[in-house]
Amino acid sequence: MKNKTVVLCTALLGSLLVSAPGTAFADDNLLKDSSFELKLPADQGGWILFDESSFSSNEARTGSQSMYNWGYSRTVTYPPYFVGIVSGSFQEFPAGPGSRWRMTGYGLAPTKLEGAPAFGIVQVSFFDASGNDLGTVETAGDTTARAKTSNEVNAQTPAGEWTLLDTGTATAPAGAATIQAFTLYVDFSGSNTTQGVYFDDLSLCALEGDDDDESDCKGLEGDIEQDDD
Ligand SMILES: [Ca+2]
Repeated sequence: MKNKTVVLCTALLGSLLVSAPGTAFADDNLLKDSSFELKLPADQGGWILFDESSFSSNEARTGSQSMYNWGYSRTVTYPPYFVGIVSGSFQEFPAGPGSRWRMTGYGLAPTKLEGAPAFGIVQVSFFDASGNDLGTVETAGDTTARAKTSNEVNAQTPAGEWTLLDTGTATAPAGAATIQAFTLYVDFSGSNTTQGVYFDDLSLCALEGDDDDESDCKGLEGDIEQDDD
């Protein structure tokens, strides 16, 4: 799993070269089109999709649309004996050092996922002004975990049920300039099955003070601006 995690990080880095403009919102939830109903294009501040990802009307927790991240992980005869996939969508916002964040959302596998690792998560990652992946304060020192990830929708999750996904509090490390908030489907199972996870009702909040309660999140305006120390 350790090696596969490294592969995941590398795969993600290749997908992170695209950046989106940060936008301030009055709402505590910073994400734009958080229920995917608008299918807002990335160049209008919407979700940036990569690999096998699309807006979908097949499933919806609210409204009529969701985000579907999926793929086909197949077995091969050469090391590492599988072809893995990482599909997802993300948005990016300014995030100064020490700023604290929490991402939540809901995930659903329409059919029970086969094999492992094969899972859907939400994730936050921090980057410096040059676009280097910094991980989080919580994961500092653990080179295999460059991001703060939620619990998973995986082979143990009942099919057809929306599961709450929650990163908990993620703290931006020194040098941080931006945060990227992801939906992700990761499949290195080699299960030779086309499968994936739907996402809906995402939220990204900037936490203030000692509050870890999402209800106390504040928008980007003012309070989370950081100095350059
Ligand atoms: Ca929706």
